[in-house]
Amino acid sequence: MDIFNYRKSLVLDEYEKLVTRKNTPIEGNGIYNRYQHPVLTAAMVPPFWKYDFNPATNPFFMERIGCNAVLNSGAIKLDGKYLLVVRVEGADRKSFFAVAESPNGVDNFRFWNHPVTMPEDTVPGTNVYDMRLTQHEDGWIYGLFCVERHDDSQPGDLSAATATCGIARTKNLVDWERLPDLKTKSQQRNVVLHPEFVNGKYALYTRPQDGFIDTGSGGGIGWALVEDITNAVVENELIIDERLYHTIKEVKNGEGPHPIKTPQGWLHLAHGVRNCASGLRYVLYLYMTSLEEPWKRIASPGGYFMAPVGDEYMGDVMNVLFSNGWIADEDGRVFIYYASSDTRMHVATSTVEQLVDYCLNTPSDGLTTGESVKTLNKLIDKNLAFGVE
Ligand code: BGC
Ligand code: BMA
Repeated sequence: MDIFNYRKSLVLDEYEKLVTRKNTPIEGNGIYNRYQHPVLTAAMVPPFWKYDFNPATNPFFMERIGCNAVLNSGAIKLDGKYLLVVRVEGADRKSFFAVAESPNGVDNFRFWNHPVTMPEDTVPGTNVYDMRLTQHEDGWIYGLFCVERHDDSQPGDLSAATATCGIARTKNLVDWERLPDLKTKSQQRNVVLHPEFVNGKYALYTRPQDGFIDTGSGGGIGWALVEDITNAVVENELIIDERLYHTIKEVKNGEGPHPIKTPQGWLHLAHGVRNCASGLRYVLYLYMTSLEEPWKRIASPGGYFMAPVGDEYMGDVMNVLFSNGWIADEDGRVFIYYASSDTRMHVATSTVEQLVDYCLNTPSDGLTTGESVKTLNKLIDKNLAFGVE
């Protein structure tokens, strides 16, 4: 066999093996199950996105366009299909959105033939990423994402950038109508649209930040009402989940996907960031807010819900779990899609009932060692009195 055909069949076989491999759950702490394999990796983008399949123009069957990572997906279930709008990052560091579809939510994800062609706002972006999908009660599916541009007010600094919330809407995840970027006082990287109108207005979870990286005086996850989504302007932001000293969200936090409506309240998934000698550590946490007043917190389990384990620590940006997509299924199951170390996508499964139980019965963070030991002793004493055998 010539080299072209030899390499072509090797590449296609490998790809087929990867995208059809079965994924089985791993028993964990009773709150959720991780899975044996990632659901998507850079090796799982279609070979026809990477290779020129014509032997006349690619006699060695060499890769022409490299894929670096697939990460930080929005998620939605449509017509019985589990769909991820994935942040795909090319070897050139530019990320774009692409839809991957699975019949069961845990394996057999395959990308649709073309990535998303996202229309630009008046000032084109340099990079886009981390889409949050919301099926809004107005009938549209919204995608809110971060748009990054060079900060031209600092012409001498090539790394100076601005982060803005891009807004687009669709009915099918193929054709997108781009709306003007969100107007706010500060930069924004983690804006999420609440699925219902609140007092007749669109409601946003925001994350005010002083600069491109630093949240600075930005106190945490914000809440803002917007009159017109086709010209979205944030006047006031109320902090609903604050950053706190010596917690998992000391440096930054941000809303993940939009919250899930449960009988006990809105269930939120977010990320918390702290600094350490090896850089920023990103973990996932949960909280709940009131059904009637979604800006009022009613449960705040202490500590993280998920942090990197094993291979998840390794990748482009180490020590990072990030999630901006989950699916609440009709049968009560929840599929949590998270990326590890800005490199690959995983799933963890749980149920609404378990996640609410976790939120309502996990002790909150007492904020000091003394309080943490008190909380621990309460559980120990209760168990010893009850009998631990
Ligand atoms: C990267 C993001 C990152 C952000 C802040 C961007 O340039 O693409 O992944 O979250 O910088 O560090
Ligand atoms: C952030 C996010 C993500 C990324 C994370 C870690 O600021 O918006 O894009 O996963 O940094 O690099």
